[in-house]
Amino acid sequence: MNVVVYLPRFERSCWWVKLLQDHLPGWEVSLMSEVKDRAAAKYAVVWRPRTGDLARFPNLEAIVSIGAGIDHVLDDKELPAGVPVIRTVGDDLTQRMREYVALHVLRHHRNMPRQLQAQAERDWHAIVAPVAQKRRVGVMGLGNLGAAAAQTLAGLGFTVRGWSRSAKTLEGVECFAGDDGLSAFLEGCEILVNLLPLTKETTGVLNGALFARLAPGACVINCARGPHLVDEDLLKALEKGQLSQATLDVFHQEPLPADHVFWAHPKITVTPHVASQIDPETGVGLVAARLKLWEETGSCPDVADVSRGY
Ligand code: NDP
Ligand code: OXD
Repeated sequence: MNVVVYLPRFERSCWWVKLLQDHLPGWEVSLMSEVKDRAAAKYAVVWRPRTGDLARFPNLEAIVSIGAGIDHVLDDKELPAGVPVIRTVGDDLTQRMREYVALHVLRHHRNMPRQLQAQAERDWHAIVAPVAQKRRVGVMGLGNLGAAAAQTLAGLGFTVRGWSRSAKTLEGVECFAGDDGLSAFLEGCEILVNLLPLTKETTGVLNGALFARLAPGACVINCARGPHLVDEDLLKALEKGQLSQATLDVFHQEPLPADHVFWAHPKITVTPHVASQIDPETGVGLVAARLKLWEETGSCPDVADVSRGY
């Protein structure tokens, strides 16, 4: 079986080729750039492929996204039609996202940025936060990651609500759905976590109009995709005090350019797309398992719905 691998960073591609080979004895795994017989390639394992890369392989049976999102694959304007795109999901990814969301929600809940500023000023500034039950937290997206994050927050005692496309029932979480449910979901929300996939419908969803519907001084945590956020609207909302803080893990351009205003903004915490960065060993294991399953059965539970965009 022939597998081709492409990641934007050459050394990471080499590393994936080597580890996939170890996990798939008897398979032929190569760098996309070094494949001799393109017609023999049956599977492509990719992160952010360039437009036209995948179309050069006429007999692909499946494309595996190294990651839960598939937007970076669908960005390819010449993506071969009809080839299934498989997402990489697993307990490791979900656990990491639970940790990230809990960390940053608690940090905003307990006013840590303000508390650290007080420490820097040697100011004994005791900020008393409400108990978690009185803090209204909203999670946008109730899929693998959003549902787990929402339930983790509910487990910590927060008053949690969630928003998805189709209606859901989740223990401990008040659920809202669709465009009709958005206003009620946002109303009074003090900490907002974005875990939506990036699609036509969700691009720019974190914008000035949405911020205006949150509780005054709300905090926003974006750990899904950079283009969900309208950067200028965030800056304006922070300046006006409509929002008090933001945590951003994802950006329009990654790595975030060194001169970007977000880096040094006093009300923004930047993390470098690590909210749920899979540890590479686990990632290779998950991808290899999906390839084997596809080879044995011709299917896999994590095939994304390309027409829906996630
Ligand atoms: P899923 O596909 O499992 O879930 C997506 C959720 O979003 C579903 O609940 C879906 O609703 C909802 N949704 C989709 N479109 C809309 C819409 N138009 N309106 C309302 N709700 C909508 O995704 P995951 O939970 O696995 O991952 C979410 C995203 O997180 C990924 O796409 C990726 O961008 C990002 N991510 C970021 C990482 C990081 O390290 N920063 C790591 C991993 C992922 P429904 O349930 O009705 O279908
Ligand atoms: C993903 C990511 O989509 O790492 O898994 O962002």
